[in-house]
Amino acid sequence: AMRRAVCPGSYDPATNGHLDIVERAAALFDEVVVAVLINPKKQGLFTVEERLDMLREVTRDLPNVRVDSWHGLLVDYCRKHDIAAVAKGLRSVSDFDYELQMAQMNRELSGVETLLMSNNPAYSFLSSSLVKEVATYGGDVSGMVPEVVHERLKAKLPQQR
Ligand code: COD
Repeated sequence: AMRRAVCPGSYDPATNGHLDIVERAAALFDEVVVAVLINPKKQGLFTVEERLDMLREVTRDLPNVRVDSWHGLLVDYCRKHDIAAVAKGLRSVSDFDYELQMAQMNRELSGVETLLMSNNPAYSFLSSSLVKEVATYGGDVSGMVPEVVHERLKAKLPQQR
């Protein structure tokens, strides 16, 4: 049987930390779906379509990775697409409490397993929100995000060179 995993997130926008986790999950599973979970309460910098475009571009060379979006519970997406595992990155102990709680809730709801992968320490300090904040005020984020994301940030934010 196909072993499928999902890497869920907001991806507003994807960072090098996200990409590291996706690549490593792709080496472990037959198929990996990078799913943009739509949160109607959170107005993003990028539209869902823009996030999907960037994710497609940065995962182009990974043949067993697809990109999708979903509005609703992650467990319902997993059930619908026959996905047995959620693969996520763990940056620090402050991520741990919340990730463990979500993993337990998702398992209670549907039986789906969560794989929490220790992240590359080079990316421990990276988050989409900090990247956006730094980029908004003209800080250099070129080493923190894929090139295509950097180009889109420059197009969107006048201060970003
Ligand atoms: N290094 C490694 N991994 C990273 C890094 C980094 N620098 N940054 C982020 N990650 C990983 C983390 O595992 C993170 O969880 C994931 O990438 C996504 O990150 P973000 O910031 O894009 O996304 P979040 O944290 O907003 O995503 C939260 C979800 C959308 C996954 C969650 O809210 C969810 O599942 N929502 C759907 C509704 C639902 O089912 N709710 C019930 C949950 S129990």
